[in-house]
Amino acid sequence: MDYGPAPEASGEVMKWLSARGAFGHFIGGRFTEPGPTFDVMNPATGELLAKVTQGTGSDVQAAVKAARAALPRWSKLSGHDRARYLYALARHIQKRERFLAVLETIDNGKPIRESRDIDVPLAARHFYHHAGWAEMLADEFPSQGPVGVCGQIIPWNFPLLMLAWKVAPALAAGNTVVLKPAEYTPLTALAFAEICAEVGLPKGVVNIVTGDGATGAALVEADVDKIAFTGSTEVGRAIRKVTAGSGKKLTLELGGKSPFIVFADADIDAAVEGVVDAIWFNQGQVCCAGSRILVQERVARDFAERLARRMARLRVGDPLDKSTDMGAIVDPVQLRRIRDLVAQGEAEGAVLHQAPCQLPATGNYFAPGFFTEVAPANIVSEVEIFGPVATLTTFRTPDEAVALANNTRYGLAASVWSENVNLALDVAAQVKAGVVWVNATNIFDAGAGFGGYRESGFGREGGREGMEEYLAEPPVPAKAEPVPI
Ligand code: TXE
Repeated sequence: MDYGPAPEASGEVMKWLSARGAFGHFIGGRFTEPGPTFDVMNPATGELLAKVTQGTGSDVQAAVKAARAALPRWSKLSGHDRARYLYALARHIQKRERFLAVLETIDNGKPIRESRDIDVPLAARHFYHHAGWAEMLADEFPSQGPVGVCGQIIPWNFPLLMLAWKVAPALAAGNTVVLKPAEYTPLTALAFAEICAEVGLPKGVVNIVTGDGATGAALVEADVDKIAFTGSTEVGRAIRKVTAGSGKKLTLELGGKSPFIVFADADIDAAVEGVVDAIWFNQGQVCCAGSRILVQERVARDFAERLARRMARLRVGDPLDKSTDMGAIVDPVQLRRIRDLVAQGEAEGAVLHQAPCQLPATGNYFAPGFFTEVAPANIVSEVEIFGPVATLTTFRTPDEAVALANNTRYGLAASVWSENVNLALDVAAQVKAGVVWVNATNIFDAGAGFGGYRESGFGREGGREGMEEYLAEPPVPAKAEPVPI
């Protein structure tokens, strides 16, 4: 069955974009008049897609005011009533799934197969899941209310999905939100704003302010009760400094350099396929990408050969083509960053293996690759490339694998491949990472908490732990007076 986005979905998206011309913010349930704008480009073609308003400090304040005004009524609705809105949001995302998949793909550059089969369905799934939480909240967390107004800042690698990860639990718990999408990819957030209006979500419960880092910084300093941020470690660190001592609740989901450990007894073909998902999914622009492949020495040569053969078969090109495996890098700035890091890695002695593919003449493309002969001090061993390039190094013993896996300042994810489940689970337990997959990679579920250790940030999104991040601390129980004897 061919259930991919029909070509007319692209026509519908282009019509939608040209009908709007320029976008304002979504504040208090309506779109504002566009102010000074910035350009949003299609990374696969370099074409202009839309003009979007650059949010100022006063735009942010207006949005926070709207969110604050909406808070008392929204937070006092019964869990069931909030759940009905969340179900409606989920259903409307599904209703517009083709439209949203095409919009995401032309805005971000990711293959349509991914936005169609992963980003959009998982976004809907997040709203469904959290509708369930809204229903159960009074039983599960009887003494905890919402945090209040939540400022949410998201990146460009999974624009709609990151929005869902942040907005769904916030609303389920009775919070109101001001969300700032990334400047490269604000379009699905603006389409989501329309969906909020369509389902009749009370005005001010969700507000979207577009803009760049300065807009994000204004949101961090605004009168909000919580900041939830996903993005670079550098910005996460700055946000932590600014919010320190402010009483604002904070969660940070930052970068990673996740190990992908392959033991000699693993199903090697399955592990090679795992690498395809780990580092070439979404052009490697994934916070939990398995970017450090560690292979047991005696199978390393065989593994590298099979990996190179598989890599050569990846289809790189037009993201709207349903047979494309790898699309375009989100922006020329990111492409330059990848190129610079890879060139530096080579200059420091690592050997680059790259797919011999023909890249399109226009657009931000980078061929998939991996490094061998990588010294531990090489820049590509340490720094997140955030592109389709992994490092491949070897180990001899499980202890050495664990030591190498943990030799990073990050701690977001890991994956362990072995047919010996005792070995795999033993190693998994020793790797310091928020998520560890065994014989799998990049599996996400709304019911499981996701988040990191160390410089990958703190706090969890999804599952029970994720709900707790959007609830106020429970009241401290009064101490019983000692009874004099
Ligand atoms: O991230 P930024 P960039 C990593 C990845 C990538 C690098 C740079 O390594 O190559 O970061 O990407 C907003 N106060 N990740 O520069 O700047 C910004 O507008 C408040 C990993 O795009 O962190 C956007 O909405 N907000 C990552 C969001 O932060 C600020 C995903 C992310 O942008 C701000 C993205 C400020 N001072 C990049 N400055 C992941 N964990 O998945 C910027 N922003």
